[in-house]
Amino acid sequence: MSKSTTMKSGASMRKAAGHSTPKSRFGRNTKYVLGAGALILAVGGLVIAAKPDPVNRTPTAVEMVRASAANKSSSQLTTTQTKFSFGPISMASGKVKHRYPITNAGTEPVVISKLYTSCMCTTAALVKDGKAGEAFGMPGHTPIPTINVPIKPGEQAFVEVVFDPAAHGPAGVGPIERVVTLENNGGQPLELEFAALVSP
Ligand SMILES: [Cu+2]
Repeated sequence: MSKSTTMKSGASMRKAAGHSTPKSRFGRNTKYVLGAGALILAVGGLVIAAKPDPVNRTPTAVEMVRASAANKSSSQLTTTQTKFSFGPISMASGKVKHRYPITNAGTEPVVISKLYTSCMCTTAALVKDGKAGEAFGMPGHTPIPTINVPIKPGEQAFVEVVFDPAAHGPAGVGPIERVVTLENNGGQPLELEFAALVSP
């Protein structure tokens, strides 16, 4: 009983010893195989990176870092309408109103800190979840407090602008241009412009 056990273990030891030499040779081959595999992966990665983005492809970590760096230098907060024209309007008809759509096109939340306009004849309010916030005017003319309104990634909100063509009195006729500014932590301030041709 004890003899056969000894013999068995002896045989297995010999078997293991017999395998040791080819195993170490295989070990060296494995290194080459792994090296070649890494090279193929690296080349493959370059080829994939060089290809134009196919639809629905998950962005790589490198691409996401690049996108986030790009967002810091420009802005995460975007609009499909940087310029709007009311066209011909009259003081007699009173105030005119327009809503600009704005979107957080980034992957991080954006906080809108301040909202103000370029002139006392214009006010702007943020409309989020269907609710309009307080309307703000021109710095120096009315207080412009910090509002800190968060916009989630992919979320859309609106900026409602009200222009009073009669605010400047009879001298306020002719073509006008105004700018609404949204200061935010997602990059450069977002500027929304509008124009109108004012008649009495
Ligand atoms: Cu004005």
